[in-house]
Amino acid sequence: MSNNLFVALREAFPQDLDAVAVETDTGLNYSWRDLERATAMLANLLQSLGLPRGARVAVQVDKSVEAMMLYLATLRAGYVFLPLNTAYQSAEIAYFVENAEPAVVVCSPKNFGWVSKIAFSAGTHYVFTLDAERSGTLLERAAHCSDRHVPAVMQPDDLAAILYTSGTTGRSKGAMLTHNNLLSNALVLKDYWCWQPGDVLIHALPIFHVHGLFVALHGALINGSKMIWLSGFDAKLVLQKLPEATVFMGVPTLYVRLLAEPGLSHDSCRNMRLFVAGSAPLLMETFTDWQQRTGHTILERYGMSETAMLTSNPCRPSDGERRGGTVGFPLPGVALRVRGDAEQDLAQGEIGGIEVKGPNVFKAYWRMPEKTKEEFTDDGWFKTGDVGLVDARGYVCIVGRSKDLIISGGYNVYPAEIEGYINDFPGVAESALIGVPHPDFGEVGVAVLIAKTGVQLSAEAVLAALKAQLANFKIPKKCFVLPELPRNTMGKVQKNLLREQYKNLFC
Ligand code: MLC
Ligand code: AMP
Repeated sequence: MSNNLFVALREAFPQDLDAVAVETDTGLNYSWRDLERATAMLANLLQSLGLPRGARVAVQVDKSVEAMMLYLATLRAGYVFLPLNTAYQSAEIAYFVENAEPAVVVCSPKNFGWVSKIAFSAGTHYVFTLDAERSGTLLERAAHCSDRHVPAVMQPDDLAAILYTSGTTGRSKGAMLTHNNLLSNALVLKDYWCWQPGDVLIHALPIFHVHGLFVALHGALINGSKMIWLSGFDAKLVLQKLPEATVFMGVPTLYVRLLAEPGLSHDSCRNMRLFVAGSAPLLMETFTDWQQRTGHTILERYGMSETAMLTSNPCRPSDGERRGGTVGFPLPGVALRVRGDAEQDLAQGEIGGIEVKGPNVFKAYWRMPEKTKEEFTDDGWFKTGDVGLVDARGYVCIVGRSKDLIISGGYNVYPAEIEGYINDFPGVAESALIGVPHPDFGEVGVAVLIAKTGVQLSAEAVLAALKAQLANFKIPKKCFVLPELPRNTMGKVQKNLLREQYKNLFC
């Protein structure tokens, strides 16, 4: 028996392989047969390279159906997919490539110069290009490959993907996810979210993170459901497509932006069955506004790169109501506990660290055994770094994070990383990055820093230097040069006081 995730997804393709599987915002239609053939060709190309077992295929390309098919082809051929945010710049990419040592790198043609330089010097043998208009060397080469391919036989514990998640200290860690991690989660969600024949998903999320790559994509594929594929999020376009769809998934920012569209109404959502939100806290205001404007109750769920989905509000009324301000119940098969500082189990209603176990929990961090050990308890529970409680009715509520992390528009920004770059700026003595509320992104980073004695620092110059080095979503939205930073008696910077001071900067 093949435990290849691709095989399970393909088994769900509808009988009519000529039906539309993906409709794009550029007016293209891809049939299920197209997915089958193109993934075979790409898988044959990868296999023709003679890559070793477990080889990584690192991909930093704009969203396209071909990019999605490259993911499926990597699974199909038995290699390990490593998606990279398109906003990452050279220093960020260099770290991932040097750390993961991919055998193949696929990048945008416009980035070939600098990406290939990094890749070849890290020992990568093959660098291909792919752009959103279906051109580039990857497809040119695949065009010569057969459209028949027998999927690689995998063991459940074999790696399917590595997702890099930044560390609160030090460098990013690659979470190793297996075929079984992803398949078990997809099957649970198919049932728990009541995927039905005839469902149509609007896919508007990026495909380099868990939400767009796994939750949305696997959800549609494992139900044989058509996707309306948007190359990026555009509120007006989503609104226009809503009447043709039944399922939508988004980070809270997408819901905030849709609510700003005057055309959003009960009528525009008349055919919709399910709205799913996650990746960041959904404000109660967004939850209730959405109910009023559309008549639909958003289903909020909670997950992580290391675990895929962990908890979810119910879909079926018989499983309970969807409660705003909560992330629902642990999914079937997921065990969740809340623990105190003394590592004792806490009672319902008590706030502590959330720990989880289940078939969805990742195998380990790539080549970081000590980090893996640190993040698991001795009895095998994964410490999420999220702080929360289980209420009297069994709903999980996330109230904060023990990890110093800012979630901005669904993207994670790790203050330690940004502070490191700021501290390298000539004349900076020390800095702190804090998250403050923001009406669009939920939370954004604000930098405060102090200058070395006698140095005049310009906040604009610091921001400009950061922009040249880091992905754009990591750039602090404001920067302040202060005479000193607030400290506790131990000399530690009191970020809570800074958050309080700047909490009304944008809201
Ligand atoms: C864009 N910008 C952001 C930002 N996105 N700033 C802070 N946070 C963000 N998330 C800034 C850019 O830096 C740029 O600034 C300006 O906005 C315009 O950039 P853009 O790329 O044109 O923005 P836009 O297309 O509007 O993107 C916004 C967005 C995007 C919300 C559509 O951020 C997005 O797709 N977010 C979803 C992320 C996601 O999928 N997360 C799932 C993680 S999985 P300037 O100054 O340069 O012009 C996970 C697990 C789980 O967490 O549970 O799901
Ligand atoms: P990532 O490392 O990008 O996968 O981000 C995972 C983190 O996103 C989790 O540890 C949570 O802090 C956060 N997260 C995901 N879903 C939710 C949610 N519904 N509410 C609050 N935080 C969430």
